[in-house]
Amino acid sequence: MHRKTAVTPSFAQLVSVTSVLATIACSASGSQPTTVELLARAPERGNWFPQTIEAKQGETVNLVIRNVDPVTHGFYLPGLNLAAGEIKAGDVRELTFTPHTAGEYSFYCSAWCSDFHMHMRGKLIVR
Ligand SMILES: [Cu+2]
Repeated sequence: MHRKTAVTPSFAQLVSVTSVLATIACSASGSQPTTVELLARAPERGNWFPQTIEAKQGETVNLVIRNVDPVTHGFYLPGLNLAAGEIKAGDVRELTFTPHTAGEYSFYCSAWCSDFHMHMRGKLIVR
């Protein structure tokens, strides 16, 4: 006779195997992305906030861009070839990227949002 209980792993054993595998997968792919929040506002309503964001070389960033303004904005960072396209009022866009070269990169609003649109710019510093 087979002793079924001896060969069937319990739920608790399955959970613990799964969590060990998840931990291995996580450490193999490096650390979790760092979330950076960026608010999009026309210059007369406060401009990008924060206007300077930071990242570390080789570390993945999840950039969350929230348009908290009543008008459409856009996000464009040519130095790293990052673009979020148009972001309508109240919308959120996420860009995930890993910068490999230290330096300062300007980013811009890519949608004509106000008379001061040309001043809607910020900086990413990669250390
Ligand atoms: Cu804008």
